[in-house]
Amino acid sequence: MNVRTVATKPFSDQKPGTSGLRKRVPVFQQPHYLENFVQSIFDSLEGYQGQTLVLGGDGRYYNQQAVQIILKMAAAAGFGRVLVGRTGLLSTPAASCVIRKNQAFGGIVLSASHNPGGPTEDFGIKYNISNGGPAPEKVTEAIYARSQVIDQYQILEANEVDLTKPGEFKLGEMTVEVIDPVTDYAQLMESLFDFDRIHELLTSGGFRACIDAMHAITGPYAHRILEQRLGAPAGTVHNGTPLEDFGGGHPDPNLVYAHDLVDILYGENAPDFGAAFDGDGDRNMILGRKFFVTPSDSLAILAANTRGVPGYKDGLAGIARSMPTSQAANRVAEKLGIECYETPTGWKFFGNLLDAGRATLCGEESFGTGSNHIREKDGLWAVLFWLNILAVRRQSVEEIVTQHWQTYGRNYYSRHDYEGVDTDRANTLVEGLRAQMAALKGKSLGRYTVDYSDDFSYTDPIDGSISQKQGIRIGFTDGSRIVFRLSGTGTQGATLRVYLESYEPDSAKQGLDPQTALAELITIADQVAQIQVHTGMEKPTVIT
Ligand code: G16
Repeated sequence: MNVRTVATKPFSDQKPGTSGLRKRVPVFQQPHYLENFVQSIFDSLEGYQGQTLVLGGDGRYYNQQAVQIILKMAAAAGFGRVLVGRTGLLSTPAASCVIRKNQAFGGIVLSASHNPGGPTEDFGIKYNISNGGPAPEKVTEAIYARSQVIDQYQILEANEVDLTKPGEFKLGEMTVEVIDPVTDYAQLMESLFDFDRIHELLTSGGFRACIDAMHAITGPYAHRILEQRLGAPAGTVHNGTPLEDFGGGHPDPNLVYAHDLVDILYGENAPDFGAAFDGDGDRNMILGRKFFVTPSDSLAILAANTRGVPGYKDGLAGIARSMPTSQAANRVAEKLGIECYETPTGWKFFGNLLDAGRATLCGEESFGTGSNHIREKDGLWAVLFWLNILAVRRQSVEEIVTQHWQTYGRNYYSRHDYEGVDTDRANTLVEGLRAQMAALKGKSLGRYTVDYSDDFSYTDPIDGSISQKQGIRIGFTDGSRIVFRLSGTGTQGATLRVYLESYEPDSAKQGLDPQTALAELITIADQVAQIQVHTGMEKPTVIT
């Protein structure tokens, strides 16, 4: 085996964010940049010699080149086997599924999630551990620490390998197995949901769905599962061929970026159900006819509707949500008599709760929902769960959601994003908020009285690890909240996220537009944080 050792120097900017390392493609294309990070991952791990690694990505620009490099580095590092998706493709949930099913040592997933792709857009890389989930902070910190002192990496001298057909071959002493990216995942979905009932719903003629894969990785999964297996008419899945630049779009399933789908669901003769996914297939947006389901409500509704869903028929051990996610799920948990955990933003924080059997369902306001079936959020899973509920209840999406509000009350919710803010100015805003925290308690702001204000800190109930400074919360005595945080997934400047939530138990008052219902909190948020002053922006760039 011909392994080359290459001398290198650290790059100062290889600190993983909320979900792996994300940078513009030209940054990754610098000599040694990708190699340094991959070697830093391997150097931070112990005991992987001879073990299995899973590898794949969302198909964005640079995916193919990166897969070739990583295969040669894995061979040089001494992995025994790499399972790689055909043509280097694997959705994030499928990668998690394959890691777990094959008891792999871990996996490398190439994606920058919902960020655009293309030669000058974003690329990303993240490491997942043997439970199939994103590496916890202690691992990502070790990777970063290593990347700051690295002085060499190893790579096998070999030609490019052909990944277009399933099969096995040797690369140096390592076995490469090219797998179909969909098969294992499709089997797992079939074990969780009532496929007979969903098939009946999708083929009965009275129900129409429209699924937008946004030219990203979910296309092949949605074609195979929804159309070929469950009988949805051909054409149900739109934009189902993954493209390196996502067709020039922004593969972020929200009302702003998934506007083509929104136009269809809000147009004439609209279908009954719509959904969109992000670049790597872990996020989802759920729509009914002329109706948007907020991700926070979606989590609560899935939790309240496990009847008739085979994978969850024994009930839920608990629910977990990220701190900025609305408290709608807490109300369901309370009624079910189970725990609702509040974690920092980042799917990695759910891993321990899932592994310990404390939580069954997890969700985030950022269009992520999932369960203990894998250790990532899962877009198509959420769609199948919704279809299972619709097949059981035979009501419209809107009826299901409004009945949920009548039972539990409505948590009005919205997130306002200010993108591309100068990093120093964003930090000044956050420091300004921190400086006010202690003095806010008991203060009246408009018609609201501050109950607590703090910088969220989380102690993991399983391993006791502490994560501090996870978002500034201002909680009011009536349960309303404003949360401020800086995104950990952007690649240009800073993104300020402002999360707004109020609670309305009276069903006569549950039909407002969230921006109207939250208007006073929006004003308070601006006054307290001086958003316009610090960002120089009059309004958010994205509202979800
Ligand atoms: C990632 C994380 C999520 C998080 C989201 C937004 O999602 O896995 O847990 O909610 O980013 O994070 P931030 O608010 O820091 O930008 P994805 O889909 O981008 O991997």
